Amino acid sequence: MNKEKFYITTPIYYPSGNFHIGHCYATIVADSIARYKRLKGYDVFFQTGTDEHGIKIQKKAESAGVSPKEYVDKIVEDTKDLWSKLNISYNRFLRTTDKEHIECVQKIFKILYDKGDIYKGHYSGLYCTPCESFWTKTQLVDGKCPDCGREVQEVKEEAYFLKLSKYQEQLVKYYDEHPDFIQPISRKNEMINNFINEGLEDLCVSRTSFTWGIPVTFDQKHVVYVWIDALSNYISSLGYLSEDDSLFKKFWPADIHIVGKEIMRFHTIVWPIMLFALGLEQPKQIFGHGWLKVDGQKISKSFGNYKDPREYIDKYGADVVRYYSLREVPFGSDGNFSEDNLIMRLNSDLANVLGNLVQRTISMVQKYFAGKVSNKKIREDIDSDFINMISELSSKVDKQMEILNVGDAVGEIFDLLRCSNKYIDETVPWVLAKDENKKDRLETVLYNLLESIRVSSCLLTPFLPDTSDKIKNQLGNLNDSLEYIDDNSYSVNNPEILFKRVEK
Ligand code: ME8
Repeated sequence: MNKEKFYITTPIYYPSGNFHIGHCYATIVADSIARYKRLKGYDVFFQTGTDEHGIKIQKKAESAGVSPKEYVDKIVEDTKDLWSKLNISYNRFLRTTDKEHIECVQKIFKILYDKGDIYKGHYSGLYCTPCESFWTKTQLVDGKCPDCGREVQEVKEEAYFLKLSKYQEQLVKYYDEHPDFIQPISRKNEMINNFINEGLEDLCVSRTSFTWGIPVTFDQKHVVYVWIDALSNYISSLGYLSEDDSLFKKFWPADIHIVGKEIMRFHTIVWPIMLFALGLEQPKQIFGHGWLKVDGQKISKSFGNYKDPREYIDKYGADVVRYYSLREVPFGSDGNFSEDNLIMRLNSDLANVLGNLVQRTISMVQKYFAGKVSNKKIREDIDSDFINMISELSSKVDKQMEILNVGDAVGEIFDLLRCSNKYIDETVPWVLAKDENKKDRLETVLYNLLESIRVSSCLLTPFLPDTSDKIKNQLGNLNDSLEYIDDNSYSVNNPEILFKRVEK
């Protein structure tokens, strides 16, 4: 079968050792989208990784008394461990210190140089080391870096430049002709108003003041600017310019790059221009999400609002962190992280709605039918709405996922789960159980409930993979149809508590 392909990426993260819930948030959303596409039969390539070069890392390694590579190796292992705890199903974890990546970046730099799109000159300007960003005077806010608010340094050195100016018109034309390219649409206006309208200046793409980077092959005292290095990961990971570029041929262009709003300008200006210069297709969409904040501030060690996400995973479980991240913040906007709200979501949705429904239903199936139920089809009026709702769930979830409303997609599933609890309250199975003549009606009610739980658990797989597995296991039924089916049968296992309520 020739499956449709889907290529999705997260940014490659700085191995700074400060991984926080904000990084987890975007990665969980990307993972849920990747898993959802797999569920829908797509051939998915989901890529993440680490962005390991630059003076920031070199300095951190120096103060730790180790080599930069030793420094990042340890953090990369921790990062992989974190992703495994959160069930992040990436296909490739790319490190910018990987040999194939380094070779690819060197080739890209040389191609652009040979074409005349990269040229040698002198750089003098303002540089923010923590953000690895160059700024013009007018972009500074109160004389400081507009992203992080820290001091910028005046630097002057021989450097290579990428001709952004040459491609400005082509870029704006591309934006206009591809309205879905930058999402949400407000981010496109930000890019045009804040960066493009004032005229793109050529970008300094090499440094000579430190060594921890990818050397320019034809001028070894230069290392490639980290953003050129980092952005290339999206194609180096697919084997672009290598002996085996079959993945590149299959998966490029990317279907979606998911990135935080503060790095949109690299992804929607520098990256498309690199691709124009290389003669490659553009990604189909670049989605800029908002920030998860704590007490209204972006999470950061320097603001003192940083917490290791492992604390929450160990305390509440991966799926609780996943659920909270997906539901709490509309993808694209900023949102606030609070442990109190996480507990509230855990108690009200996961324990009371989902956990309770599964527990009640399986217990009744055990109690009244020794665990075995099939469809007796003794239906009443109330059933048709319920059955329709079960069958319509898949297309409702699909509609939300189409527009990346991942939180609302999960919300649709929880709406059905809530209705299922209501269906129990209205059909009162424990009353039916008292009447020998209502036995088939009782079995029909429980069958409908099991179908609702089964379809919900299948559709929950991308979002809450562990929980979904546990439910399927309790149901003892692996049918993965996403609609209500008439002729299923169940032989359930013992009920198991899915989520324990937590008292604040
Ligand atoms: O920018 N809430 O790496 P990075 C949501 N290496 N997202 C957040 C966040 C928060 N509180 N804090 C950070 C880099 N992020 C580059 C990327 S890609 C070619 C190179 C997000 O580790 C942030 O918005 O600083 C960004 O998208 C991602 O984490 C990586 O940040």
